[in-house]
Amino acid sequence: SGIGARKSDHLDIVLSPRFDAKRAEAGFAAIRFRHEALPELDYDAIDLSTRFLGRPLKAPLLISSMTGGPDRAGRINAHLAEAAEALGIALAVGSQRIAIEGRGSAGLDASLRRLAPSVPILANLGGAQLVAGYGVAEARRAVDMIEADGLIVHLNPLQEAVQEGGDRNWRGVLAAIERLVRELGLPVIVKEVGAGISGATARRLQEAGVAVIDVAGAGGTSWAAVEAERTSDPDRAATALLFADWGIPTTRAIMEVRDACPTIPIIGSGGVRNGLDAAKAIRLGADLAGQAAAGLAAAQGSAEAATRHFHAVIEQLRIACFCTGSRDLSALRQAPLQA
Ligand code: FMN
Repeated sequence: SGIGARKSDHLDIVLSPRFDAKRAEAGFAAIRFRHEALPELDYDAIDLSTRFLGRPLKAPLLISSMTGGPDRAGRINAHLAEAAEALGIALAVGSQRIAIEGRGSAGLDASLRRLAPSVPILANLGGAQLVAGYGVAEARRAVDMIEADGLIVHLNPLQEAVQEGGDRNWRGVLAAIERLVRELGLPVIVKEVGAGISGATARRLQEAGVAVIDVAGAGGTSWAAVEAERTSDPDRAATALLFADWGIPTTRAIMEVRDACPTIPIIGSGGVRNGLDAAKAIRLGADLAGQAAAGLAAAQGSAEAATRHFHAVIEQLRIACFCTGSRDLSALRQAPLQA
C-alpha cells in the first residue's frame, strides 16, 4: 500500500497495453442535433416503434452479439433475452461455433427463445468458418438451435490477423456468403466486429444477397486493443497495439453504406455508448442502433439490471426525439443538425 505501490500501479497501468492503446473516434461526439424549444409534442406519445425481419420492435435497438466465458455466457444470454423481451428490442447472440462443435451450449438452446418469444433473435457464425468447413448445414443448426429469425455472419479479419492461432485464410468468404444466402432460406446479416464496413464492401455484400448490413465500426470495442492486453508475447502485443485504432469510424461507415445502398436495412453499431449516440446513428442513416460492450456489465449482473440499462438507452433516444421535435423515427431522420 501507500504512494509507492500506487505509483507502481500507475506505472503498471501506463505500461499496460490497454492503457496505452490509442482509440479511434466513432464520430458521435462531433455531431450535435439542433435543439427545438417548441417541440409541440407529447413526450409520452413519441413513437419509437419499427419492424425488423418481419417482427415489430418497440424501439430501434439491437443488443449486439457477445460471447463470454463458458459458465458466464449462459447467464449473460439469459439476462439479455429477458431484457430484449421486456423492452421489445432485437437480440443477437455471440458466435455459436463452440455450441455447434458440441463444446458447451452457453444457454444457446430452445430456452433462449422461450425467454424472448416475440422479438427478433439472430444467430451468429464467423465468415472465416464458412471457408473452413462450415456450410449451410452448420448455419441451419445455428439458426434452429435458438429458433432464430436470421443468421449473422461476422467478418473479423483484423481480429484473426492479430490473435494467436487466428483464421488466416479469407479467400472465398464472399462466395460462401452468396451460397449461404441462396440455400439458407432465412435473411443473412453481415457485420464487422469493430473495424467497420465500407460503402463499396456493403455493395458487394448486397449484390451477394445479404439482407442487412451491421457496420460495427471503429470507436467502440477494439479487438486489437483487447488482444494486445491479453497476449503475453510482447511482439504480438506491439503489433496488435499498432492496429488498436484501425478501422472505419462508425458514423462514417453508416453514411457510406447508406449512400452506397440506399434501401438496405443498416444496423449502426460500434461505440454506441447511449441512446443519444443511437439517435445520431439513426439520423445518419441507420435503421437500428446496436450496442455490445456498454451493456455488458449490466448483462452480467441480472435480467433486471440489463433491462434497466437498455430502458435508459431507449429513454435517452426518446429525449433526443422530443428535443428535436421528432414524433417518430422518420421525423428523427430529418431532424436538423447543428452547423
Ligand atoms: N461479435 C460477433 O459477431 N460475434 C461474437 O461472438 C462477438 N463477441 C463479442 C464479445 C464481447 C465481450 C464484445 C464486447 C463484443 C463481441 N462481438 C462479437 C462484437 C460486438 O457484437 C460488436 O460488433 C462490437 O463489440 C462493437 O460494438 P460495441 O462498440 O458496442 O462493443
